[in-house]
Order: sequence, then structure tokens, then C-alpha cells
Amino acid sequence: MKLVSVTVLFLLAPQLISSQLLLPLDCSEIYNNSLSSGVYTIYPIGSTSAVQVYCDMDSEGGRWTVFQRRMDGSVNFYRPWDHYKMGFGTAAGEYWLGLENLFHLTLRKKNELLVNMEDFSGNKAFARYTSFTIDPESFGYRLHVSGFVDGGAGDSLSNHDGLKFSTFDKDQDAVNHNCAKKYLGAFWYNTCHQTNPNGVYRWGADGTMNAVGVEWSRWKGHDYSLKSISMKIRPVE
Ligand SMILES: [Ca+2]
Repeated sequence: MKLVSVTVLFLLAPQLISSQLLLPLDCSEIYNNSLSSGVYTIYPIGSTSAVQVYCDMDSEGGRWTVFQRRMDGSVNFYRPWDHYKMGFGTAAGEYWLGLENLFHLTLRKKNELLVNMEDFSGNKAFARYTSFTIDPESFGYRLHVSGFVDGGAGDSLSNHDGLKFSTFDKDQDAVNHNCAKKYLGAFWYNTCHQTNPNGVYRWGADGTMNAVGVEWSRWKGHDYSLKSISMKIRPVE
């Protein structure tokens, strides 16, 4: 009898492994010391929710799931609500993971946030937040971010804490005009922004149109569009 039950367990084991252990929720479940940064598949909303993401396995200890990345201006980020809800772009380049995926990731685990950025002179800086979560769509994907840690970039995000997400076709900001239309992006706009990571990619200093670029104002001001910026989350113990 004992032999039979052991055999049954042995036969079931591969199915148990494939349905649970091999479907990583996020990049932290993929991470081990032999893996490098790159594109991996995660399952934020269960076994039928496969999505490709860029995993940052290097910055500040690695294990980061990147949900926003700008690097070369190849993808148009001026997009409607449905695109920001479901995600767009390519994980090997510029992309937005999607608010629905992001909501589920922050629902399942407590996460911290890292924002890495670089200017066109090769200078780098980051900002880190010890707590990051967003509410469901029925609450406008409201942002909750706190615990700023300075990596040289300054704090341009705490001002956006408690705000709903806005796109040009869904104005949920805190002012009577439309921030997404005025600043050509999509974000947790307040009245309107101190950072505009989904703004217009415009290759450095440019004051032609005020504050429409890919900006982190506490580092480079409102008239400097960054070379790269990426926003990423990782579970905290
Ligand atoms: Ca408004």
C-alpha cells in the first residue's frame, strides 16, 4: 500500500510543479543568481495571463518587475484609457505593462518602487519608495506611494500620492482642465505634475512647449526630457 501511494505522488508531482512553481507571478519569482536582466514571462492574474516583461536583475539587488520603460522614443505613449489599462509596447524596448496587471501585482504582495533615470550626458539617478500599491479600476487605479529614499533624483512622485490615473479620454485628475491633454501623457495627474514619465520623448532640453516631455522635475526641471526612465516594483519581505 505504501508503495502505491508513493507512486501516485510521484506521478502527480510534475503536474503540481507545472501548475504552481513554474508560473511566476513576477520577476522576483524568476530571480536566481544565474539569471541576468532581460525579457521573461510572468503571470500576474493566473495561468491564462501570460505577459512578457523586462526583469531588472541588477539595480539595487535586482528582482524588479518593470512596468514602465522609456529609452529611445520608439513607442508612442500618447494613448487612450484602454491602452493604459491593458498595456502596450514591447518588453525588449519601450512599454507600459498595463494598469490591470499592475493592480493585481500590488494586490497579491506588498511592494516597493524603484524609478531609474538617465540624462543625455550619461548621468544617472534614482528615486525609491518603500511602499507602492494601486487600487482597482472601480477606484480609478488610485496611486498609493510613500517612503521616499533619495538616490540623487529627488522626490517628484509623493505629490502624486492619492490621485487616480488619467488619460486624454478619461480625466480623473485634480484640476478643472485636462492634464493628460495639456501635458501630452497619461499619469496619476494631480494639478498637474512633478513628473511626466509617459510624456513626449524629445531628446533633452526643450522649452518649446512647457512640461510635456519625459520629465522628473526635481532632478532636471520641467524643460528637460530624459534619455531613459523606468519604473519597477519588487515585493518586500
Ligand atoms: Ca480635470
